[in-house]
Amino acid sequence: MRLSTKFLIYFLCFFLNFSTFAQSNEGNASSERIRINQIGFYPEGSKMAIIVTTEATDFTILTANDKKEVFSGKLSDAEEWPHSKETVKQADFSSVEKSGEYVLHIPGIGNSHPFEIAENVHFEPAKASMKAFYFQRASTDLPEEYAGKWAREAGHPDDQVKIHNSAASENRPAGSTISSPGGWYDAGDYGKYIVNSGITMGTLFSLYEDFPEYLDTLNLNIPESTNNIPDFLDETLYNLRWMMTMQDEDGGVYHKLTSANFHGAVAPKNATLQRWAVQKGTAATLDFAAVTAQAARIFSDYKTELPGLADSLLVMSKKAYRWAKENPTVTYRQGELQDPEVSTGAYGDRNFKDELQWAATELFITTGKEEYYKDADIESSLESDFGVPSWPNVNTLALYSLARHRDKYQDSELVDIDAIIAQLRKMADDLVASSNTSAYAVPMGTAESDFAWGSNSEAGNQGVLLLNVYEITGDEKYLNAANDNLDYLLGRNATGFSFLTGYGEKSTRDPHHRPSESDDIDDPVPGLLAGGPNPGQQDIAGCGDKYTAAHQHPATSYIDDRCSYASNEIAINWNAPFVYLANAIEAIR
Ligand SMILES: [Ca+2]
Ligand SMILES: [Ca+2]
Repeated sequence: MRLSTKFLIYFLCFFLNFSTFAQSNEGNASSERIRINQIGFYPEGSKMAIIVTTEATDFTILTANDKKEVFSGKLSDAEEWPHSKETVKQADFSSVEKSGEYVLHIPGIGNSHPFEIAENVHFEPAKASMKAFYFQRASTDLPEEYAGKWAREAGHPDDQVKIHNSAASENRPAGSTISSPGGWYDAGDYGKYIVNSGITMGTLFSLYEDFPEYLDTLNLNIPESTNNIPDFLDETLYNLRWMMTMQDEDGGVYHKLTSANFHGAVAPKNATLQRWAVQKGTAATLDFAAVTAQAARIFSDYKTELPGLADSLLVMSKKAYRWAKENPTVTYRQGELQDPEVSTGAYGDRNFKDELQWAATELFITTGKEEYYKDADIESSLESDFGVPSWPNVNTLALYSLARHRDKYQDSELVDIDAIIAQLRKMADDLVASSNTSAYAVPMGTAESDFAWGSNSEAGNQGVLLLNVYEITGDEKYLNAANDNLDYLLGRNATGFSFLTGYGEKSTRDPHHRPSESDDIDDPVPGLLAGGPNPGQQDIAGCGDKYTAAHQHPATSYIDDRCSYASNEIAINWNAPFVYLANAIEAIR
């Protein structure tokens, strides 16, 4: 009864005058028409909200508690955002610098979600997005001491993983077993995939190489918090050690470790289907070579704490690289697999040039051996082959690493470091230019294709690119544009959601994530980034009528429902760029 009355009122108001309804609601629920980073802003940083309106002209900033006005300003002219077909105005309140908790108020529309202005304003969500990887750990209990109310028992010991016939070799025939424990669950499912671990680990290691001092003091409250290794590296080690078990004796690396089919939405300990190590492939092997080469560099600083690790990583990396050179075109052929057939995530990729460029470059930087860089052949394809990274397109990670180590290459005859930096800068300039003309004032949406499966990782990876160029140039326009995409992910978007679980008054509550779905805890596991708006709606059969007219545009095609694996799943390669974006901005600010 109550619901239908409410619906009727809603319905009538929609036709009479939407703003009348909003006005009657003033002072109660936050207005859906004000889109704002629900966490907040840095005192010296730029500050913006987006208002869905054609009529409103003025806004004020009020203290969150006693609603005292601290600032009043004018809205910009109205503009349409093509990705959501909304007409919006911008509210710029960058000049409000005093720390505190506030809301943004628009007469006739209402109040925004509360937000904060403070130093280190993103520290907690930044940290939580890294802690989220702890919650993805396979093969181990998550005790309450570290996991709080999301404590759970271990699942997937993965000490008896069967070799699939596609992965059989002389010493490891089909049906024999290997031990391959640990690692992170890839996403909402319980698979462990080398290709997707590639870009994930590369992104996290890049963050570490860029901001070691900041990360060295980050306490994640994990079982390794009392050892002498930074927790950030401890967490990456949990996945790295698993990756190291995925290399066959000949150097080739298995594509993935999963059950033959996706498990239902049960807790890890109840997901007991047989696990398989499946087919070696060129992409997996090169991603592995890149990650282990970069890791060898990083962990060479921890030879006392982790004796032998850096050396082993480098040996494994070279061995993987050699295998890939001898097997340069081994695609992953999920459709051909039998006994059993395999239907878990494919992560299929047919172009391995970018993986080769990344692996060869990381090996070159770590070893100094020129032959690797000659293989990478970066300069000849700089203008045509590089873009914002994604799991099947990883060569821009090589540019990040070269730029990071640019001091070494200033006088190099081999590396044209100026051309590499110029290319990164050009890509970042395109994003800044697009942000400057965007109705939402964000780089996200530079191309309509930004709104694809996992679109939030596109926003994150654009931010990572912008921050890399900021680190090279020191030009604040890149930092501000990166921060705009962080604002996008935390609420300044056409859905009004903060896409990071646990952070923001209106944040993702019901991700497609088996541990969150199968526990008795109302709140989702925190720190996970939802995939985000995806007009493909590949899950429409299972989500039924939950997709409505409100979700018909590329930037609005998002439903906060566990059915929605196409818009509301989580994944390690989506979290990683958020980790980079939020933590780098914290480190810089
Ligand atoms: Ca530690
Ligand atoms: Ca590729």
